[in-house]
Amino acid sequence: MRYELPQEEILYSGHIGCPGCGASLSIRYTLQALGKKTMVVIPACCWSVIDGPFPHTSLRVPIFHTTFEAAASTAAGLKAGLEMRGDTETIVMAWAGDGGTFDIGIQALSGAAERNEDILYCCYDNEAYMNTGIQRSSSTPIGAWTTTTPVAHYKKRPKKKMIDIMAAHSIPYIATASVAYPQDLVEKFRKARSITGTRFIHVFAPCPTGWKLAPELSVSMARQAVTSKIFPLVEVTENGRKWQVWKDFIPTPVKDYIKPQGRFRHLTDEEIAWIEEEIERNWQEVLAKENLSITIPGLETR
Ligand SMILES: Cc1ncc(C[n+]2csc(CCOP(=O)(O)OP(=O)(O)O)c2C)c(N)n1
Ligand code: SF4
Ligand SMILES: [Mg+2]
Repeated sequence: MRYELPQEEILYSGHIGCPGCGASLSIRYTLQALGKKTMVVIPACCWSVIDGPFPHTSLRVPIFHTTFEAAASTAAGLKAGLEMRGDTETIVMAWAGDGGTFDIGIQALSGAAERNEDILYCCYDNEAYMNTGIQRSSSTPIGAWTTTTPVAHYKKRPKKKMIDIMAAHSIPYIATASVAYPQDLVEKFRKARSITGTRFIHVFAPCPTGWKLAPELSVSMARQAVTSKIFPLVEVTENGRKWQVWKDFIPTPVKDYIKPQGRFRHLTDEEIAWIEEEIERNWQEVLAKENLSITIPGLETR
């Protein structure tokens, strides 16, 4: 089957993302899926630079720059304002990095999700605070080097389980997506657009600069993150109760994902084997959630 992406380009070609920037590729697909009736809220992150200094812009839709910690509450306020003006068509999307989502903005996000604000919140995950020079976030994977987890003290803590946290908020739609699977990404954003309430999409977005990776390997790394079970593609519906996991891929070794990335260069074969075991445990945990999923007819509309 040949897949064609939507034709409408909302990201201009002259943006200032680095070569191979997964965050830039992912917003391109995202806005192609959402269309022009979209308002984007951007807290401090790489994307608050990539979109260009006012009055220049790399997006053909309105952008609202906000503080690092306030993406979700700003989006909720804008949505309320649009509704007061009678505009029920425009979707408001918060577009935040992992630092602005997993760490700094989690309080505003949790508040908005608990109130089930009618917003789409997208976290593009490049697994560190990249805009300020590659500092560790709670999304940085175990084993990784960053400037605040130098080789002698590489990151020992696992990545925060953000999808579980969002599922605990009983919101109508949660998904993960990847720049390596644009068709799946576009379908998930289209689905999210059609739903009312808080929707959360977590997009895996490789960062060649911060991962010490050749830019041309960006998409291939995103694909291998899925096929080596590091970043499962999931959808969580029924107000956080029903998990669906994509399993239709040929598994690839974790070391094939780790080896091309300079941020993992210090790891020994034993450490890589141990990380692989940890990844397998996480994968089994996600599958167990799928097996435990329940559907209660009508619950999602209450
Ligand atoms: C309250 C506050 N603390 C720190 C900063 C500095 N700051 C700006 S962007 C950024 C990193 C953002 O990381 P992330 O959200 O992961 O996005 P990325 O840069 O990786 O795209 C930091 C620490 C800030 N602007 N505001
Ligand atoms: S530092 Fe990373 S996320 Fe930021 S623009 Fe460059 S490639 Fe993209
Ligand atoms: Mg980041």
